[in-house]
Amino acid sequence: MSQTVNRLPESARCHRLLLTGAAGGLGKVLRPRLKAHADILRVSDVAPLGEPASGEEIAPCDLADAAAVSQLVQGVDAIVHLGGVSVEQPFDAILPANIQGVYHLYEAARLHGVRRVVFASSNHVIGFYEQGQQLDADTPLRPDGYYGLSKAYGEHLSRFYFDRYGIQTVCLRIGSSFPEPKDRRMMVTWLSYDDLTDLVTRALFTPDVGHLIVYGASANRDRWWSDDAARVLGFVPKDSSERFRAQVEAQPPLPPDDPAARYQGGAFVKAGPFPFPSQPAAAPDAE
Ligand code: NAI
Ligand code: 15L
Repeated sequence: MSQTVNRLPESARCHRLLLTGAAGGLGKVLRPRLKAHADILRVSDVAPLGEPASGEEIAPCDLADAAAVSQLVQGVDAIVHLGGVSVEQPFDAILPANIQGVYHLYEAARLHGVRRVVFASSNHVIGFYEQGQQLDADTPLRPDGYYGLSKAYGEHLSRFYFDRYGIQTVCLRIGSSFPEPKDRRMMVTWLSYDDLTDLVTRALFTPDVGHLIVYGASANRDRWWSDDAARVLGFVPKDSSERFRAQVEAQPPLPPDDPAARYQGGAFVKAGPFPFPSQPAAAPDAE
């Protein structure tokens, strides 16, 4: 696959940028860092967002509410979409934010003329490949649960909105973005916050990306995912999980027949099954 290396313009910025999921783990990291690239940063979540910093707009919104999402997106130039359920859950819990919500977001983007979205996809779209298998952006999906399926839906939906309406999206198949890798699997999947920030910024501002799927991992010793597509963005990770190896390997290993040790998605592959039909919330006591 031949790739052109694009340089991120020094002046990479836009007028109004929307960050969904701004109250979450990665949202809190990216909120101050993305502000440097926007005149106005509109931050959104269902969870509390605190007080606005200079140049920020606070925009509480439930992604499941179509009208609210349309209002949220009005007037923005680009979107970093982190909002939604971020772990494996029963389908009923995933549906409103991750399936309906991403549809609402793209319809609002179409309606209000937004031309660029960075979509936080996940390694869980390919979680049922065995650890050690080498994958690239064209490898057929093997989601490891309803959460991974919802991210697969978001990737396909964004492809449709590019083909039909020309909205450009970079889908970031983020590995494990935390302060430190927590286990042996994350020694491979870890994406440092600095590398995440560089990747998201490049995904936002690299011209003419079309619809692109990029794996997000730092320059860790062991790699499962091709970085060919990341090179289109000029992304070269700077960090490595190696400095955490001793502390991670001091933990007892999982038994080799544990599915969490066998598959790329780790423990997500053994979540569920969940009760079916799902239990409705208990009705309040009759008087
Ligand atoms: P998080 O769970 O900390 O943050 C997600 C945010 O979305 C939360 O603040 C939550 O309140 C919000 N949210 C949930 N339902 C919502 C709704 N109906 N309407 C509006 N907002 C809603 O997750 P984290 O770790 O910050 O991840 C951010 C994004 O990146 C997520 O989409 C996640 O799936 C994705 N991702 C994260 C990885 C990681 O290692 N942290 C790895 C792969 C993907
Ligand atoms: C994800 O997609 C989750 O959002 C995050 O909480 C981690 O579990 C990460 O993947 C991972 O695979 O380590």
